[in-house]
Amino acid sequence: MMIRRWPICLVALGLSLSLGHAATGRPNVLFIAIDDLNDWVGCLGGHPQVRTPNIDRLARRGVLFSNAHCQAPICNPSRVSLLTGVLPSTSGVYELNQPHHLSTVLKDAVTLPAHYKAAGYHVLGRGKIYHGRYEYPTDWHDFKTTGDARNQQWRTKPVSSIPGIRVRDFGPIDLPEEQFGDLINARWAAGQLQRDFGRPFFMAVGIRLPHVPLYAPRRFFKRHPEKQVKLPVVRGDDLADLPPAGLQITRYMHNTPLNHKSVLASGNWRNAVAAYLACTEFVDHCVGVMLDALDASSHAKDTVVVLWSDHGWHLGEKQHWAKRSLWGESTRVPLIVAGPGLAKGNCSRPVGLIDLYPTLNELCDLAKPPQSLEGHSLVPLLRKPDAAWPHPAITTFHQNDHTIRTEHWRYIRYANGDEELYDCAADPHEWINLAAKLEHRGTLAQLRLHLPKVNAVDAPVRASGR
Ligand SMILES: [Ca+2]
Ligand SMILES: [Ca+2]
Repeated sequence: MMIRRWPICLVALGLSLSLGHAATGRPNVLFIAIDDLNDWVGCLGGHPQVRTPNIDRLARRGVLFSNAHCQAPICNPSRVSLLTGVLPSTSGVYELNQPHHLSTVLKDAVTLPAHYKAAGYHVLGRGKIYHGRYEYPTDWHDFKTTGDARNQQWRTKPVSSIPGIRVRDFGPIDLPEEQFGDLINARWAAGQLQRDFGRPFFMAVGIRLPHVPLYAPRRFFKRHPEKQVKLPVVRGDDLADLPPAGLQITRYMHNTPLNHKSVLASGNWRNAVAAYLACTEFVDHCVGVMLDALDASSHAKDTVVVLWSDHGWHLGEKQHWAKRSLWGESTRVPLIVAGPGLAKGNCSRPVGLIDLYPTLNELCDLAKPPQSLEGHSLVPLLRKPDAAWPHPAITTFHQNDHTIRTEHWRYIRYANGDEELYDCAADPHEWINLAAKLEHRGTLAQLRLHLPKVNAVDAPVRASGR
């Protein structure tokens, strides 16, 4: 039945009949997940000094979503939402310690890898795809998380000089490159891409950097000497127009003492920015290893490549560090989809990582999973990047704290009723909170209509650990 349906799908997509695995007509998927990468990549223009030639060349080969957002500004709930296609506000998975199988809403959900496995794909992966400890081995034919030798460094010999920083350490280290987990996994993928599995594959590679500790091989730091590093643009009075709930977010430290005060007090702002740039460029190097291998393989012309990051990262903007906010630094993510027959271009429509499940479902002609998918297939935008798109992107941080991103606006509504409104076209840094301005009452009323109607209570937490 699937084979009979495929030509219809090909015609509908306007794809070449040569696309797809010979036995099934379905394309392979190379699914590259990056951890904590914000818009500091060349093609998104987030930082003037970053050089990411490999991510940029992938962007030129497909559709670069320049207004893409995570559904939760923190690892586990963002990944759960992407991999199940269900919003955090529906599942109640808001934090690091809530594995999706404990959610009453998601306990019978089929994750994306499991969905491909059930559809007859060969499903393999390495690195961080789900959140760390919950990797669900039965979802895969072949999966390992892979150890990372760089984790020994912060335990034994921290590099930075911020007291108590430990796991949030950053700087160059002299570990041989081949012992970095991300390069090990990229090379593993490069090798696997030369194989013929006899059926289409779904290959997921989870890259851990630029998640802390921000360690990269020393040669990547040589491109970013401290004195030449450009700091992000930060406005001194930016916090003055935040409501109490927004101010509280700026004080939210991510479990360990990396915050603006400690970074400034220790004179480490430039060093930390340099480390993020160096780590991002190392990530780009790993992406290049995989793209080169794909291009050299027999799968070059029948593989869809999806590259995404699970959320962004602050480096001092709004005097905030890391994630756990509802501003653009936390929500905006790189998202690229490239494949034979798909359009090439930049898409500025507001989209979410949650849209990937229905997108891949359509591209690979898979059956519907048991759970209701809450995203929207991006296929219309993969055909025509400026096609009409009525949907906003929604990001949620804990129960009933939401932000709505349209093509023009960012609206934030916290659980206590506090609101922020930014005109992103005129104010891309989200400096000027317009929520109290009477002339925007109509805009606010329209944006409030997009707030999720369901605000699920927290899903159960894992008994121990994060
Ligand atoms: Ca993350
Ligand atoms: Ca402000």
